Amino acid sequence: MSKKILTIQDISCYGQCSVTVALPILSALGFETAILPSAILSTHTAGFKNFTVLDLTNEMPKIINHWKSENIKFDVIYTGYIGNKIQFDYILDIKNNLLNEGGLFIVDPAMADNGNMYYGLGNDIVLGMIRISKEADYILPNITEASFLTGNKYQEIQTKEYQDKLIKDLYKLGAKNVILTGVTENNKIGARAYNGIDDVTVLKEKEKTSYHGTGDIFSSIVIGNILNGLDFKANLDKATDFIIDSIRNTVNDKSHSYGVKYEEILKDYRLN
Ligand code: PXL
Repeated sequence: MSKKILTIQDISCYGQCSVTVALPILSALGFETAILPSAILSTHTAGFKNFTVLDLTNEMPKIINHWKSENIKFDVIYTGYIGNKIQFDYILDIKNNLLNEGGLFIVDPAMADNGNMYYGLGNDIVLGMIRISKEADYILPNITEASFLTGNKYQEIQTKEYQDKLIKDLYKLGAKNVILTGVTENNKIGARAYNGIDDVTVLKEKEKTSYHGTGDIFSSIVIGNILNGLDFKANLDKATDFIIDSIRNTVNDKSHSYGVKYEEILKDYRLN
């Protein structure tokens, strides 16, 4: 039976991030999807000016109560960008009451990059992400998010000691599996997974251009791979290749700077 995934994150109507990438990817990999939108934005907040935001916090308990009355449950709860701290209470309510036995609670603390919080997000969001990360089966922070979650200073140049400290401190937060993205070494970039026993790093040649939304795409592929039974090594290998191929498929199109053109890569990925 196909697994049912609820993703809780914003709808950025334009810009290829959040649900506009999570839903097609998770569907293509064979899973049923449902959404609880945290907010509706005209675009994502990185690179567009004067975007609109509608916070959907007040709608959340109504939706949750309706689902409870219908006995709707999920096999996976996957959270991403959250713009209002009140929503962390609702997320934990959903995790405690709407997740099937043996289900997975997966947190992508999508709140920061390149040493900075996303526009408009403050320390209350960091604290909320810490709260839900403690309960998670998997967390998927990038280096900036990892430093904010663990109280380590953000370092642009990563030493092995810094990466070790971040991954150990993230694990100490309480998540059962940590997948740290944006791990760099010389001119390579990739991800590292740790569960207290296995410690797997996958690094690939770094592309010159970076794009928004790749973290959301990476998380969606990783989640699909987890549900399809891939181990850390195979999972990170396939997910990093997916991002690299998507970037390579985008760089020659100068009109497309807000996200990556991952659709053709997804088509091939399904056939592999
Ligand atoms: O891709 C992460 C993300 C999600 N949602 C919104 C964002 C961003 C990154 O900037 O602005 C609204």
